[in-house]
Amino acid sequence: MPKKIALITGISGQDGAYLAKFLIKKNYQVIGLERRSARSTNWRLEKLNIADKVIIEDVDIKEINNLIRLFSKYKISEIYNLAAQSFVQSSFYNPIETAQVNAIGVLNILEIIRNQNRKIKLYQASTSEMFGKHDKSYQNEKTLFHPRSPYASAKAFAHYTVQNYRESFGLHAVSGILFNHESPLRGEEFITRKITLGLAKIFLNKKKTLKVGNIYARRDWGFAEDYVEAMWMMLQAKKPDDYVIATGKSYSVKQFINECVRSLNLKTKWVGKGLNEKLINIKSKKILISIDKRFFRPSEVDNLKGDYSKAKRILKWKPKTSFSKLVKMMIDSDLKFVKKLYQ
Ligand code: NAP
Ligand code: F7E
Repeated sequence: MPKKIALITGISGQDGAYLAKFLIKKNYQVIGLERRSARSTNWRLEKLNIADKVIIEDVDIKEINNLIRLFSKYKISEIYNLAAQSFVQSSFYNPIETAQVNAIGVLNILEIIRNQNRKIKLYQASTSEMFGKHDKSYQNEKTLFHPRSPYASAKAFAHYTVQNYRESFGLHAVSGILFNHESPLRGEEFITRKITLGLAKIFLNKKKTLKVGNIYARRDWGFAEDYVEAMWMMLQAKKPDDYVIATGKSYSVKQFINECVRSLNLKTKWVGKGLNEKLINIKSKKILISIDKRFFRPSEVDNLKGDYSKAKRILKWKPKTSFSKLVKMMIDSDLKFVKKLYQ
């Protein structure tokens, strides 16, 4: 039997790489879309030893004509639309580019499916950021959206458009409302990786102090490799529907830092308040972490904690990796990475 073909937009990103690895194991032929760039963006695929097992096509999802050509070239069964300007902070400074990729990009794909082949299944990468300013202790599929950034507004447009095409044209199109998920392959600008990489450098005497923003924001952090499995499960379900994927536990950025410090066996204490709050190494008296208002956002999402009971009930999905295991995995990986960097 010929292999099923899966198309992954955003294959060079964290989730794209893990999903490609997962689908290859499931015997799919994976086609990955990448924007042309002067630098190599394949480091994640190389790290997972799958760079030679995927076909890469040079397509920007803003360009509908290139997408149309691609859909004529391959007999695609499943599309995973992961391409996005995914950094919330940056969306405040690049709102139009963010909307073009995160909102219109998916509309381009939906239009092609609607016109060319309605049997193609679509997974859309929705996000817990859409809940934004909410008043619920847990957020689930029924919680109202209140986006707090151009990133979240664009993703909400995409989410509702996928729902509308499902209802209007009978497409098998679903959105996974994924809460934050991290890994050693996370981009260095996101807070978890910024902390693990920064503290690994400090621990190995390659950096003095790490500057961060709002350490009281709380997130529900899971492991990316657990979450890409849920994307595939959603597309295999009989009935197309949207699902929250989360761990059901929430920690502050400060708690994430404390867990890293524990993992590194450092003796530290927090001193000061507000912008003057600092993490000090008790032995050396050095400042390890300080606060910098440049990293605060014009409007913040204070607290996220997901209720994934629908995914557990219908898809039989649940998270496998604990918070402390995730932190340890990221710290250990960055210690190795930094040692190699300065060899
Ligand atoms: P990521 O590491 O930032 O990857 C994003 C990918 O999108 C990269 O491969 C990037 O390519 C690509 N891309 C950006 N603009 C593009 C364009 N115009 N055309 C084609 N490709 C483009 O993000 P991630 O963490 O893997 O997240 C995957 C998806 O899930 C994103 O849609 C994100 O918004 C969503 N999401 C993520 C989380 C999370 O916690 N990670 C949670 C909920 C939802 P370049 O390499 O060229 O930049
Ligand atoms: O911020 C706070 C920041 O940039 C988390 C994306 O994958 O998950 C991600 O979006 C929190 C925020 O992720 C710094 O203010 C403090 O409250 O790691 P982040 P995010 O904004 O939650 C969602 C689900 C997505 O969909 C997105 O694509 O940490 N924070 N100090 C900081 N954040 C950063 N980046 N840098 C700081 O120095």
